[in-house]
Amino acid sequence: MIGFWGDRVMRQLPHYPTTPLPHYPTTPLPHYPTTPLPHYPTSHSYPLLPMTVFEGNFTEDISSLRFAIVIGRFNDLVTDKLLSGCQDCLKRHGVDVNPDGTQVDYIWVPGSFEVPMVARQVALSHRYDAVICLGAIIRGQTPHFDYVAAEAAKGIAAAAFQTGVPVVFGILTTDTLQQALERAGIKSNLGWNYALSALEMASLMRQLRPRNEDKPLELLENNPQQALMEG
Ligand code: INI
Repeated sequence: MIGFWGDRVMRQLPHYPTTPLPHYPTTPLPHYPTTPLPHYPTSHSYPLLPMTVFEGNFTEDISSLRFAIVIGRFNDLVTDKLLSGCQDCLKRHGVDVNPDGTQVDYIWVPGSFEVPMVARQVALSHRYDAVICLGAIIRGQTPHFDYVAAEAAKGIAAAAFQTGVPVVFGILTTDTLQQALERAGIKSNLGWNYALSALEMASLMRQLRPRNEDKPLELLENNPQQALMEG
């Protein structure tokens, strides 16, 4: 290998055109203004405010929280047990789970497919700090499982997103009844975990709620300026 020029001479390759490229205009670009930008304060000009960590807790204000629990009746051998785990957790954190009380409402629906629609409806009422969805979808011999599971998951996420109310995804999806029962009390009871998520999210969302929501509606309507200032 003797390089490009050597190669060309030795093998008498045709002479490649060396015509210069057409002359592209070299006119300078228009002059952009170089006026200095106004002086923006740099970060250290701002007062140093402490940042905040928000986290849900399991102790404060428990008696003022309200929950709705939406339960699918399909596979109620499992969903009944999930509900017991859920109630146990709420009760041991100080929530009155009595259906005749003021803190928890229970809504039964035919199956997991119906859960999201009802969850959204109750969340829209803004009477609850969190909605807990319970269901059990067990894989059978047909693709039905996939349709019901997909709609339940999408629908529950949409209900939370559209309403701004935490909606807990407490729908078990398992291959067998045995696996479902193991998660509903035989080994552990995920109903407990779902209730814990609801407690945490309810508390967190209260902290993140715009402070104006605490203002009496009258003040907001009659004197929004003052309501904002009082923040
Ligand atoms: N509903 C469930 O909650 N779990 C299931 O496993 C299930 N399967 O497999 O069919 C199920 N189907 C019923 C469905 O949720 C609706 O109630 C029904 O399709 C009527 O709309």
